[in-house]
Amino acid sequence: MPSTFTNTELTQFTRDGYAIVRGLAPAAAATRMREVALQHLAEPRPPVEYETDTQYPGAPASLDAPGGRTVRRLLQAVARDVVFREWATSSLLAMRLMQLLGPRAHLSQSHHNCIMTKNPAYSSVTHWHRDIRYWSFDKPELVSVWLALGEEHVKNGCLLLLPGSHRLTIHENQLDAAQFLRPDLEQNRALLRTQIAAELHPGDALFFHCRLFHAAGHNQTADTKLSVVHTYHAADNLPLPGTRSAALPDVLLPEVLT
Ligand SMILES: O=C(O)CCC(=O)C(=O)O
Repeated sequence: MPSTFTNTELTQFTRDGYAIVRGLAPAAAATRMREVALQHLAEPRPPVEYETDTQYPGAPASLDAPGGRTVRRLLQAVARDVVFREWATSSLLAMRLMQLLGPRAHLSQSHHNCIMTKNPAYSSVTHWHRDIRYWSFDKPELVSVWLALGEEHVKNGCLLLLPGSHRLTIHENQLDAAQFLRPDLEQNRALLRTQIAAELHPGDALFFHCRLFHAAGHNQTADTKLSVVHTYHAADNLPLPGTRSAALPDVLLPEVLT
């Protein structure tokens, strides 16, 4: 596999707002990340976000409701175990992020930086949104890398994407109060018909733009889905001081010599 994006892949990323690299994570690393994630989930080891914290459709109503302690995210992945830090700062990622963001990408510890878990019994539905909606940077130009630690498909709630939607101007009235796309508007319904499913195998990595609309459904299988997600920005695109985006220090990726 080439260690960088081809020109065709870069053109696709610019046009569609995403690119999938099959088998990017070495199998041993993906297996180890999965083992550690399952161990931390079983405890569960803090810090975590529960499904109920999201208040998304299908989430348990409170911590004391049935399934109320279902974990949605194992937070602070890079501080959690060296296997996540090694992946998130690997030259495998640094090489490709250099092509998308310029030299020496910064990893934000404040956003994503987690193991997303999708439990079969109590997973919620995530409506259509852009990740940037609650983030504060000089420019809305960040890239997330979503690594599958198991199979991801429509039935277990893989990510759904609206290709090219990172380039669209979306008017306020197209969004609800929580900044999700309103499915009741014909204008949005036309957009939603363009959706594709980002089906992944273990070790596959989805690179996607922070303005790309995406969503995900329930997990309707018997097994928990696990994915590792990190977000990166360029050295000259910094979090705005005093915001949640600036709450934790960045981690610098290794310098890539060109
Ligand atoms: O797995 C999901 O439900 C989607 C997660 C997501 O889109 C997000 O956290 O931004």
